[in-house]
Amino acid sequence: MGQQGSKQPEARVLLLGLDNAGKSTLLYKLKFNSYVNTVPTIGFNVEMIEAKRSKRNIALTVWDVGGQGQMRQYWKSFHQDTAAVVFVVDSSDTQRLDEARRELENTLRSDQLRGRPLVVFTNKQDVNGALTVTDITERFNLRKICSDRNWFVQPCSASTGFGVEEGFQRVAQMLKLPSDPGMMMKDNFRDTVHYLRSMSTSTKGAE
Ligand SMILES: Nc1nc2c(ncn2[C@@H]2O[C@H](COP(=O)(O)OP(=O)(O)OP(=O)(O)O)[C@@H](O)[C@H]2O)c(=O)[nH]1
Ligand SMILES: [Mg+2]
Repeated sequence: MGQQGSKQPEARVLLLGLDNAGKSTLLYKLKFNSYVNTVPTIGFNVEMIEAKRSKRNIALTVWDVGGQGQMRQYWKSFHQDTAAVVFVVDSSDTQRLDEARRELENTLRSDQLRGRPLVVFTNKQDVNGALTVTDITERFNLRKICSDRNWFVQPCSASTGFGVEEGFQRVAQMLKLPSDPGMMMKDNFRDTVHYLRSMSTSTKGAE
């Protein structure tokens, strides 16, 4: 990661959502293309995956942070340098939708995540009676709470794999790289340094 001369863009993706939403199952399905029997995450998991962005390969570092109540206070320590937020919802758990919406709203208030795109994965679509993309878009009031960012809702089942790769391809298309137009204006000094370094490495690589 971050080696001189490496031309492959890298970006950090933050996977959040309530406990039992299916974040770790999703991460391992994506990484190993197989179902992994998970245990609740205390702390975090991190995996590097490759995705395509406008015909180029991009390396995504995907951070999966535990969603239990006592873990949520730590979510903000993972906000920095995030290029896109993925919020995973258990679409079969209608009782906890309001709790999920509140956590998502809190997350989106973060300054460090300003303007970063959001992809909501409406997981567990294999379960009978699971809420649809339209249901969750409305219950989360996504049009309103995402008025200042790009967003998308991806139906999926982390158990079967339905929608998983497709959703991450979408994340790769939407995410903000430090070299993207407009990012220089909005972001802080640290991002500027990162941008200049990445420009100088890609120039070297082209020689
Ligand atoms: N039916 C069904 N079950 C799923 C799906 N995805 C995950 N699960 C199950 O949901 C439970 C929780 O999955 P995890 O991936 O551990 O959930 P998590 O979001 O990582 O939970 P925390 O680590 O506690 O935040 C497990 O029993 C999974 O097998 C899915 O798409 N369909
Ligand atoms: Mg987990």
